[in-house]
Amino acid sequence: MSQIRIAKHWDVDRGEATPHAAYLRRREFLRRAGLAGAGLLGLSGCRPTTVDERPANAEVKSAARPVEPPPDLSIEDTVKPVPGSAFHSCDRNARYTVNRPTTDELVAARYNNFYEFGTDKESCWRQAQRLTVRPWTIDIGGLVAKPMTIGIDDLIRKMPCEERLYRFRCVERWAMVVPWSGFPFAALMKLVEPLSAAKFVRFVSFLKPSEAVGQGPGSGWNWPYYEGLTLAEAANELTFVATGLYGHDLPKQHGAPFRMVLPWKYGYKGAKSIVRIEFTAERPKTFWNDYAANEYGFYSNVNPKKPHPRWSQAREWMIGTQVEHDTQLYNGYGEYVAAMYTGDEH
Ligand SMILES: Nc1nc2c(c(=O)[nH]1)N[C@H]1C(S)=C(S)[C@@H](COP(=O)(O)O)O[C@H]1N2
Ligand SMILES: [Mo]
Repeated sequence: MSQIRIAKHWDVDRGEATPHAAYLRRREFLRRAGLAGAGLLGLSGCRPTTVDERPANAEVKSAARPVEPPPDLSIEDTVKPVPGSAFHSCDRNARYTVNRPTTDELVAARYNNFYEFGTDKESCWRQAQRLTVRPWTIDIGGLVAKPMTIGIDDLIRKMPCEERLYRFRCVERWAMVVPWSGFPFAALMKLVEPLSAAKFVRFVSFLKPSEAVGQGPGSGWNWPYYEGLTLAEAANELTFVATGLYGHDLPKQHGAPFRMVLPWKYGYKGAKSIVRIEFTAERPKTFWNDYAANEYGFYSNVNPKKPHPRWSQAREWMIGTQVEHDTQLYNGYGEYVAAMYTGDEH
């Protein structure tokens, strides 16, 4: 979907803060110049495409453009419990505290990045309501002793449950503080038993162009979204699977029914609406790194001293209140994660 992003007041105030928008504009330029096909062919030729990443290529070609969700859908409608879900609210883990106010639930619910549903934050939350989140199956495999294909509600019933208030920092410089519910990724690792040859974990989001307007024909993105972590990062105590937010089911626009949360990394490292998890020996490719390696590294740890090539990362601002803060190394989580790094990671 080629779409020119209309600059909102906060973009003007805060400069060029949208990493992805510049690429979209470039693509729009190429399209107008009649070069889009050549450009896209070049991109998709950059890396091998594996079978499980593009299981439904045929669907990409034939999908009709999704119908707009009802315009009268309210934001409150999107943050309700999901009928039949095994999710239940659970106690807050007091180990993780944040010395900033919690972001308003409805502010977070309408300020999302979820490119499968478009690039405009005003319409993304609405488009995301088209995603069918039940039934939802997650395939966990690769280098593990006990691979499994499991329905989301069976998985929720098997796993422990806790709530964690975490900071969250997008590479675009906006930040929030939200209470995720779910379980440590380490609990899921225990379930599938990674083999000693496993050194990385790869995450793959859904591919459903019939529901996701941004995955439609000619989108130019290499869907589905894919991300990765080292095994040590995956096993870190902060690494969290969110199945809920603000005490109820994870809203669709936040990546229902299963998304990763990595509070010391830029937001894009946490893939949403995951359908496949694979333990690998090789470092996995990642969606944004394949798109622009100099702008989006594999590690992407929050670091005020490492500017994005197009803007400084020294400061950040809270969605809702617009209050600004100095960015903290590892987003303030150094005590948990610094030992995994030399500091030179990109
Ligand atoms: N599948 C998928 N996961 C994704 C993205 C996306 O476009 N698709 N965007 C990422 C980015 S850039 C951010 S900042 C966070 C946003 O999470 P939120 O909308 O719940 O705040 O999701 C990340 N995970
Ligand atoms: Mo982001």
